[in-house]
Amino acid sequence: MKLASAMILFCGIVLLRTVLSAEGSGTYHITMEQPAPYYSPMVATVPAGYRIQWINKTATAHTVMHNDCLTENVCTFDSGAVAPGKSFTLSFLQPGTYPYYCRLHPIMRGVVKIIEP
Ligand SMILES: [Cu+2]
Repeated sequence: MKLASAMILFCGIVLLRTVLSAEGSGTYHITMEQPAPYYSPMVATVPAGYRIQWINKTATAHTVMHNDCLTENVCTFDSGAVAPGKSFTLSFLQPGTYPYYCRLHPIMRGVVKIIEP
C-alpha cells in the first residue's frame, strides 16, 4: 500500500515536470509586414529555448539575415529568400542580442534578444 502511494507520487512528479518543461519552450512568432516596422515586433525579447519563426505576410520575398553576416564576425543566421506566405524558423540561439535585417530591403531591420528563462 505504501509502495503504491509512493509510485503514484513519483509518477505525479514526473508528469508535473514534463508539463513544466513543455511550458518552458515553444515558438515565438515574428511577422514580416509592410509598411514599417517591417518585422513585428521590431525588438523581440525571447526566452532561451524558444524557436523563433518569422512569417512573411507581405506580397514580396524577404530575408532574415544577422548583421554580422557581412562582416568578419560569425554569421549566426541567414534565411535566404522567404517567399510570400512562407516562414523561416530558427531552432536555437545562445542568449545575447542579434540585430538583423532584410538583404533585399536593407531598410527592414529588427533585433532578437535572447534572455535566460
Ligand atoms: Cu525585404
